Amino acid sequence: WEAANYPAFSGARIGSFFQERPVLKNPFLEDALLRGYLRRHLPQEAARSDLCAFGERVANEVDRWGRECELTPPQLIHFDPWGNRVDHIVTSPAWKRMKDLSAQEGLVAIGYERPFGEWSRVYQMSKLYIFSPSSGLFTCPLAMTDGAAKVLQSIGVSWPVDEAYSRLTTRRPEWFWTSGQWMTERQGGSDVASGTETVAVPQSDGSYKLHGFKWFTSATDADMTLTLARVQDRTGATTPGSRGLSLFYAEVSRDEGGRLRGIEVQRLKDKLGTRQMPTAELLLDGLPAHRLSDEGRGVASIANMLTITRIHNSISAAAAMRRVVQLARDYASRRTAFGKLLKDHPLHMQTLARMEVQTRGAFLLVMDVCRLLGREESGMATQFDRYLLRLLTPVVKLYTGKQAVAVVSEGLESFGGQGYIEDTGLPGLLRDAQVLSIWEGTTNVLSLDVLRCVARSSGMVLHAFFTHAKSLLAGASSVSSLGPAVTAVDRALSELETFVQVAAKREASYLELAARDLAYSLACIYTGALLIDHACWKGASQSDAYAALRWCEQDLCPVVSKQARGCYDPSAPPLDSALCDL
Ligand code: UCC
Ligand code: FAD
Repeated sequence: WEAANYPAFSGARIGSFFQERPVLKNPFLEDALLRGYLRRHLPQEAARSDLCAFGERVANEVDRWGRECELTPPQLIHFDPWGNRVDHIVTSPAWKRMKDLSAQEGLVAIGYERPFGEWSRVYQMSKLYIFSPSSGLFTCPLAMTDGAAKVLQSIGVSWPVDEAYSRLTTRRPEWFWTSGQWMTERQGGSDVASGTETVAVPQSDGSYKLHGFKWFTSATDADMTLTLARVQDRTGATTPGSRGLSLFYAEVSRDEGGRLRGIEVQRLKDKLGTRQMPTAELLLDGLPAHRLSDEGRGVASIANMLTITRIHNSISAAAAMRRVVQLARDYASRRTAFGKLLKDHPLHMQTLARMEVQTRGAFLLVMDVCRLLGREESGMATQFDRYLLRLLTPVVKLYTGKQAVAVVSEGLESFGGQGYIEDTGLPGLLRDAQVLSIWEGTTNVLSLDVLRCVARSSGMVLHAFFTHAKSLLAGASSVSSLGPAVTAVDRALSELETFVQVAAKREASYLELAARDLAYSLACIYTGALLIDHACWKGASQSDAYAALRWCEQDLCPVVSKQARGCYDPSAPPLDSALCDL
């Protein structure tokens, strides 16, 4: 009787409605801002057609591999069946395909081939931006590989690193190497100077053997690494602190018995996200290495790597936001609630529009840093550009890392309950976003880096910032619709200038407390200026102007509003501590 009355819900029948899934379309063609930005700055057809073809490949082929990487996480095999120690990190076939693809597509090589002169980094990073959310986190080893190539290039491409440089920057898959970046030890990832215990024992041939324990090493299937250690003198003593750290190059190789030379893989980390990629703890037990820096210049010498990996991190952050917005937009045209499609609910569209504004801001900020990097590398940079690059690199990394978590989290909600379901692939986006503000320097540590670079340049980096931000507003005088945005950025700039003058006379602890808000202010103001500048371009759309207006409605200078509330006064730290029961 029941089956006859409810035929749609009986036995194997579970109802006839099945929600259409969001569809990933060509991420290049779907991204109006990316295409507009490139039309404006890099109009060469060769770049456009390569990015378009790559976007097609990402949507139709690579995205599946990325999912495969997530579903087939790496495993560590300590022993072979006969009890021999082998320490094999087994990765998925898809992860290996990503490596070959990365070489073929020139995802590192482009930065060194420089096919478009000063715009080559923008081209390379545009490609990585399209690739990143589908890459199964292969963008992580690519970031470190690019960073290592940059360090080797800056130190000089000669023995013992000439072959490594050629391998890191090749397009030939069989020749391509990836690099690790082993800086973090158990005692410290931020405070590398106090945390590094690894010692380098000099050998008679001028090389070294490293002994120590590296607590986090990502993409540990790498072929080589750059790492820090303290050189031991004849008595076995080392110099403490940053002045005792030197930079080393080591290859990851195996002996005739198949054992890793001088390395034991202790275990793989069990991580919230980035599960596609192995992150290992390593015992360095006599790892053969070559010193690349002068003794005691390790941190300064690896700084080039930090610059590159922090820019890659920011690209991945902007790309994660863009991906979730693209999927949410597609879903809004497929999902019906309360009798109409989500796209016809104004409140839902307001939510998506806010995500879009954040994404656009992040994109323009990181692309501007890529522009500056390209200028520096092609010999076009002024001293001004170099100051801006130094200042904006930590700023873009710390700001976009936070934006990514917020936007991707909001993005998941736009799929309702489905956003929380593992095999949609959506939750992984959020898990992977969470790391972006932790590795390569946490938000606070990078905020303090901003303060240090301001102090070390005697304020010149801020002078470059103010001058350039103001120049970005120049074209807006004739575009009346942008008036409120220009006024907001102008006001924020003067408030920030006043803050800097006043704060410079305050004690160091005052500035330290203001560091994070100062970094956020720099990011918000500069991004506002970039959005305005882009909206004034002759090819800009109405949406470009609208995005600028919306961005500039937020508090662009939180360091001033928080200062007014006494957040940095000497009375604040004890109250903060008491509030946290510490
Ligand atoms: O997390 C890691 C890998 C994750 C996987 C890869 C992901 C890539 C993105 C993928 C996207 C999907 S590797 C570990 C990363 N670790 C960090 O980022 C460390 C964070 N801590 C800091 O950044 C600290 O500020 C330290 C370690 C740099 C502080 O060390 P010191 O020795 O106390 O620093 P000083 O005294 O500030 O700097 C020493 C020298 C100075 O040069 P001189 O001696 O000539 O005055 C500084 O100017 O180094 C220079 N320096 C820099 N130069 C320091 N930082 C920089 C910089 N950022 N740029 C240029
Ligand atoms: P801590 O320094 O202990 O920081 C703890 C908290 O204190 C943070 O909130 C921080 O902001 C805050 N803090 C620290 N100092 C200050 C200060 N002076 N003022 C105010 N606040 C402060 N490292 C590598 O070298 N190679 C890798 O390949 C690598 N891969 C990683 C992969 C993953 C998935 C993760 C999660 C980490 C990886 N790391 C790697 C390590 C990473 O770089 C460090 O974890 C990171 O730099 C933070 O260092 P920490 O863990 O020692 O944190």
